[in-house]
Amino acid sequence: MSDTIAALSTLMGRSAIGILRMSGDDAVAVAERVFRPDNGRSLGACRARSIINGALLADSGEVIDQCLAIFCRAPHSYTGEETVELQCHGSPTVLAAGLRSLFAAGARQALRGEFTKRAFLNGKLDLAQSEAVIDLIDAETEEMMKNAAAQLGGAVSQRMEEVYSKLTDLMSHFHAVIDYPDEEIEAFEIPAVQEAISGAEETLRALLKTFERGRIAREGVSCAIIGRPNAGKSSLLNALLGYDRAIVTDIPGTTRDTVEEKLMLGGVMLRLADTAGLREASDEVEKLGVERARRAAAQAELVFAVFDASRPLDAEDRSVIEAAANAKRAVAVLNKSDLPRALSAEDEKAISALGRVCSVSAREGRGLEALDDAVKEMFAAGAPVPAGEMITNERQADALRRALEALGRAEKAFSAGYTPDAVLTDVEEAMSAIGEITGRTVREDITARIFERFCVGK
Ligand SMILES: Nc1nc2c(ncn2[C@@H]2O[C@H](COP(=O)(O)OP(=O)(O)OP(=O)(O)O)[C@@H](O)[C@H]2O)c(=O)[nH]1
Ligand SMILES: [Mg+2]
Repeated sequence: MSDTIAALSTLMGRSAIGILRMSGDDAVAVAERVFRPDNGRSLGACRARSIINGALLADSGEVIDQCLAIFCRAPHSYTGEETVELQCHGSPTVLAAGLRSLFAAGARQALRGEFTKRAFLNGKLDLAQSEAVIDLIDAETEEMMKNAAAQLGGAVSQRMEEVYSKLTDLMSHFHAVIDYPDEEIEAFEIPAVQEAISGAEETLRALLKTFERGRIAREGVSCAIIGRPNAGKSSLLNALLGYDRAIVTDIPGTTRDTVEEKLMLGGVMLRLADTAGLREASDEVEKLGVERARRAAAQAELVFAVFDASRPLDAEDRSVIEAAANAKRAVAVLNKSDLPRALSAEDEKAISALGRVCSVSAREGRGLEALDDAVKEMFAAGAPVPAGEMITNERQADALRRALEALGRAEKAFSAGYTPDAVLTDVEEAMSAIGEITGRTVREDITARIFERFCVGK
């Protein structure tokens, strides 16, 4: 028995269409109380999976909309339960009244991700596929979208099942040897066992390797633009964005607080932060800004260290070099290339020591391709990962790591000549970790947390 849940599955706002959705044992019965088909029959007497015109009624019985209904019988639906969708006009007033009416007729408000959770519990989707649903909705880049779509189709799950089934074979062989010591069971082929374990390890390792890349594709790379006041940091942010996002003036100390924007550069999503110029600030607000800038530089995965190349470096520039040298990755940006260059040989040397150097004119938007290339080289290198085979999820990566550790232990135990039991325990642990990815062996509290990431109505 499952109670009947209802939710608005589209945005609450003015739009062409808004969809109310229900799932549960009584979904059709509830809909029958609020939806009157134009054909004079009751909804349940109409054909499932067809589009039915009719009137949506308020709980008072008045008509609130002319809409379309589609219902699916269990188990042939997204959730595996009876489901009904009401496609209404996208009026917030209609949708709110429609939802109220469904509640009055016996449904209750669905929780976040409850539809997809039911699909998982009813075996319609495994856990990796369920996570792909939310990844697809959240996808901000085309790469992420394609990857999530392939995972929704079962790309990761299939890999996991392959490994799982190989390990199951191995386990059953071991068990047979332990359980029936007197019977003649094919003796262990030592190389075969080792091969099975290392084959599984190889697959898992290859998947885990894609995680860093997946994380970048999903969350983007945090990038702080640092430099002395007036170096042209805000001008660089604006030039990269293509519009005047941050205030630019010739007054040093213009930017006080950090300004954040997302931007695609070199095929990578950067979370770009323009910061306050690094100097010994005298006023309180600027001081706080400078502190923030230093923190942003220390925490960022990438730093653009901007220098005004039309004048020699000063002490403030040197503190910028120091901050950039301590950052995880840095690109030196020699700005104001439209003006004559005034850096000394020594300055040039100090800057080159940071690694990559790009010469740009933020004001004229010149030389930005070099930054594009730098980012591409730093983050997007390597052969493209086939869609769906990129792990983007910390939970899955953690399970992969644990599976690999357990297999490593199994391998060691096996080659040290331990009894099969010892090897079995480790292989079993690896299988249990792999099972967490698809949801075979996952704990209820973990499942609950996963579906909390969803929106209501999905
Ligand atoms: N000639 C030239 N001037 C530039 C260039 N980039 C910036 N400027 C000028 O340099 C001055 C400072 O620019 P901003 O972008 O505000 O500098 P900032 O580093 O953000 O400065 P603070 O916010 O004060 O730390 C402005 O007058 C800009 O017009 C450039 O490429 N060439
Ligand atoms: Mg600025």
